[in-house]
Amino acid sequence: MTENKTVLKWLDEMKALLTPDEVIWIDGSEAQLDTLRREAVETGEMIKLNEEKLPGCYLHRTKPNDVARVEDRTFICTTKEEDAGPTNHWCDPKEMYERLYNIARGTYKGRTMYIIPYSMGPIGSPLAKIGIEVTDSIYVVLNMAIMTRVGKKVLDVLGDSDDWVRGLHAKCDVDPENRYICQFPEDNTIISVNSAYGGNVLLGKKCFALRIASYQGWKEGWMAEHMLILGIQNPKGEIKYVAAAFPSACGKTNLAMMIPPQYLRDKGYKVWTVGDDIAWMRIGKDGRLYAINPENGFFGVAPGTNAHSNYNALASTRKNTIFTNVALNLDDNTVWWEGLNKDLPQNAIDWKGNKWDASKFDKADKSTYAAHPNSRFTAPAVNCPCISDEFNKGEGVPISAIIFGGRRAKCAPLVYQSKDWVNGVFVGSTMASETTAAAAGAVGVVRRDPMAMLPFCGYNMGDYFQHWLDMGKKLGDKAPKIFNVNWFRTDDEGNFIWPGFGDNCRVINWIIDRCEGKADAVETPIGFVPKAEDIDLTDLDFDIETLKSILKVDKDVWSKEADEIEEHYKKFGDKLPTELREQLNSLKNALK
Ligand code: OXD
Ligand code: MN
Repeated sequence: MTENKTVLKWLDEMKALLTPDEVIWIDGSEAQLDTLRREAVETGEMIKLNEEKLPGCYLHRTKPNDVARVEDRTFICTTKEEDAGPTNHWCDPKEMYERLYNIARGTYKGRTMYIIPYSMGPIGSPLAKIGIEVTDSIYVVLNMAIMTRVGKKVLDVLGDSDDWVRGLHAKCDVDPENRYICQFPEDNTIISVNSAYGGNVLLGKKCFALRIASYQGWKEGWMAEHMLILGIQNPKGEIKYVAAAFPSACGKTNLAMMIPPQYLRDKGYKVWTVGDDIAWMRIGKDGRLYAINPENGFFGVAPGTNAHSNYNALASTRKNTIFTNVALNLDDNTVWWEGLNKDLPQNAIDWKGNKWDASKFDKADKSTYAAHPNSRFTAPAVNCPCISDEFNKGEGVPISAIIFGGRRAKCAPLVYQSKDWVNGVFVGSTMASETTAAAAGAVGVVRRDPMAMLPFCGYNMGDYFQHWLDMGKKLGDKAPKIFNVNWFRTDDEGNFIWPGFGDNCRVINWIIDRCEGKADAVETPIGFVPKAEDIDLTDLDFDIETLKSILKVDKDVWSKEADEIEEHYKKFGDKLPTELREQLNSLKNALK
């Protein structure tokens, strides 16, 4: 399929190491993918679902020990430990290559090596990058064929260039004790062993598009961010784009595919999804920041997804989708998960492959769930009813605003605008979310997750903050405005105050108005907060006094927050840019 010497040389090394019985190049044709689907069904690796209700859809179950990303087994392997920084696990590359090669050696014996050439971003786009993943899993091939653009065309674009990312995935024995997800940013290389679960093995996603790409962006002057991208169309038909970063469990996919409230729809507002998880951003010819979604599909969390919470995500999963670790409803050979609807299936198989007893279902006890809480759908982006026309174009969309956010019961107001880019970097670098009852461990614990990149930054986070500051200098007055949102303020009983979901559109509209100089604001020690009357509450049962309460910046709460930020910043030592330390000092002064 290619004459590229760097590719052929690496593949020879991989074949010698892994000793597969057979080697198959993935050419991207439907015929080849269909053969693989049939093979996976014959071996039981996938279950074909109801062709009428869910055409082209399949169910796959992973081993119960292999259901999520494994941050404690994820390594950044750089020559100098300092380059991985205080927030990553580090290992010397030589030592790690040896360990991983020893684990992977000979493990493709009796198996087939699939070679997947893939493009992150529309094939040939100046913002796209190419990778080649070898794997011994058909599930990986079929997921990669949804999540990325695969096949011969990618190699044609690559030509004889050496600018591509090497990716080795070997299932081995799916042994958690020998599971490793390793990035070698200096060599453009990823190695993943002993897992067969999504985020660990679809190497184009977190491993390449965030960890390796963030490093590349640092070296090459662009940005790879854990951000959704959406376009909001106003009644005049103009579309403005925003990129937003949130830690897990803050509703990123929901915001990316939000449906504006009826009142705004009637006026002509519409939301277009460009991406739900990752944004690659470069400065365009006109000096503005342009973003593409490097992915080609959604690898979304299934539980909680329903026609109300996210109609567009659910619609995206109705054809050509692979479901992982959800329940199988035997009555009609479809899938089910907690939160899909209230009709608990009476004749179902749970995510572990056992008969499910609906009568024992207890919301408070996850062990009684039919679907794993981190069960997923891998759905083609083109299925999404609100996919943007720009999605498949390579130029990217101009970003007007960057939005950070997290779950904060009392601290951050519903929305505020940073004072300028540097202050916005400060806001992103101090981002935090409180743990919910949905996650293991104590409730309400604050976890700092700068720019939602904590598990995904492929280099020293101090250097990453500096890179953000440098990008701001290059962008100058063309830089997107930076905001922070918090949909999760609670009352004294712990109930969410703001309705969220589609009504978040009202907040996004204020953000766009601010970008265009159309809305007023009140200056506070943390930044610019809306005047309550500037958030449009039409047709919403929500009074302005309550709105004022969630726009409030409480000085005592923020003084405590500033102390916690100081602690958080200590981790970065000398690598913390002085400008950010100065930001913290001015916040403290302003709070006095
Ligand atoms: C994801 C994540 O799966 O951020 O997208 O964990
Ligand atoms: Mn993510």
